[in-house]
Amino acid sequence: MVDFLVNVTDNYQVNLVTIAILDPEGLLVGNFTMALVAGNYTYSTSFDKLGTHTFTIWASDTSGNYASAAGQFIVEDTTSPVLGTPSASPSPQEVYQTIDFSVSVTDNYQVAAVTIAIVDPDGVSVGNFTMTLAAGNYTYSTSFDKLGTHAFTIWAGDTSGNYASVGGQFVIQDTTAPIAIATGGGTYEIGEEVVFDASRSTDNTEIANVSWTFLYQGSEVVLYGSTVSFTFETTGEYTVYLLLVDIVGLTASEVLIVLIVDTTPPSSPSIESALPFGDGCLVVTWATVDDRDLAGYRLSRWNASSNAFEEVAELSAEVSSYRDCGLEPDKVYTYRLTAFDGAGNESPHSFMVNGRTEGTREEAFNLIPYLVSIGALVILVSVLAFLAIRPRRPPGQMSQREATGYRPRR
Ligand SMILES: [Ca+2]
Ligand SMILES: [Ca+2]
Ligand SMILES: [Ca+2]
Repeated sequence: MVDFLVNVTDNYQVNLVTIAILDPEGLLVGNFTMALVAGNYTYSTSFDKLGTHTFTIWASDTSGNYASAAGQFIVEDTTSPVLGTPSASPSPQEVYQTIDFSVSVTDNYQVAAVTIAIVDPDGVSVGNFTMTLAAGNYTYSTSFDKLGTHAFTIWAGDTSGNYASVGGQFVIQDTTAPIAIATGGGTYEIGEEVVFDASRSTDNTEIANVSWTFLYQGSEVVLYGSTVSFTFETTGEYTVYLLLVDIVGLTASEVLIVLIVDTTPPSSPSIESALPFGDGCLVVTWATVDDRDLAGYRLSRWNASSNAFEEVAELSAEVSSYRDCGLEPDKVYTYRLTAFDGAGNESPHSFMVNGRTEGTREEAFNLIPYLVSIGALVILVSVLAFLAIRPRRPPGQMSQREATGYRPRR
């Protein structure tokens, strides 16, 4: 409110005192009649324009004599805007979900701008954003990717540079557990690399830790990482527990069953030698087989009496020779060898290798020549007997040759 006051005197009778006011742009605000109050002419009004205004007061008497006086005044705004209690809703809010900020701002004259400055839990500025007027309040909406208590300050300024602010806090949280997606379960051959992969697992924030736990050969094995590999050297069924932990400690788990089988036999061994060793013994020596689960060897010898290879000995994996005794002197024996693994898979046979025992053979009475002679004699006698008892052709009966007219050439 601006109060105008002027003292007007006249020799006779003051008739009318008016005030003409111009705004800072020279436009007429109005021409107003001043009222006589306690000996002075006054007028009071308010202005909605800022700046230097001018006015001219005209006084006239009843005879039409005029006089004027001029002046100027400044209208300014020194009152700051007034902010209501701000809201940040909802709080706590899930990370990456929208928070709506709202505040009421009033000012005696004109609100120029309302901004919100947001600071993350580490005290780092997230940004300074302009709020927009919607349904009578200044609002701003955004989401946050950092967990914890954030702070904000809302500043409202008017066109004269008067400011006021109000602050508040809100909390960003993560209550969403990860979702585990894992591969790696199944059946594998022993010694085959098993790859466990949880890289397709998801979380709304971040998976901080991935671990795979299982019992192996009596000990607990824990592998860390979204993709890991392990080679099982023992057959069996393994239960692998996957655990995912996000950055706030929420977890997800998955169980994988890994079946390790062995269907692969060792490679064939090879016999290096079968050499005599004392009376009635041959020492068979072989090159050991390099196999991860070699369990042993089976040595077989050709047995002439049964016309078959028959197992002589089953030997452990560390053994690479065998002394085969109780053999006849000066005789050739034939050996072959297989390797077998812990799952019972047996290799193909080695090549056959011969060895001759030392010593002199005591010739046993050999029936064969006699049997042959007797056989030959029996055949001879049979032939002669057949010839002797063969039926004769009766006289006069044509022979087959004569009946068919066959004449042998002379
Ligand atoms: Ca103001
Ligand atoms: Ca989460
Ligand atoms: Ca095997």
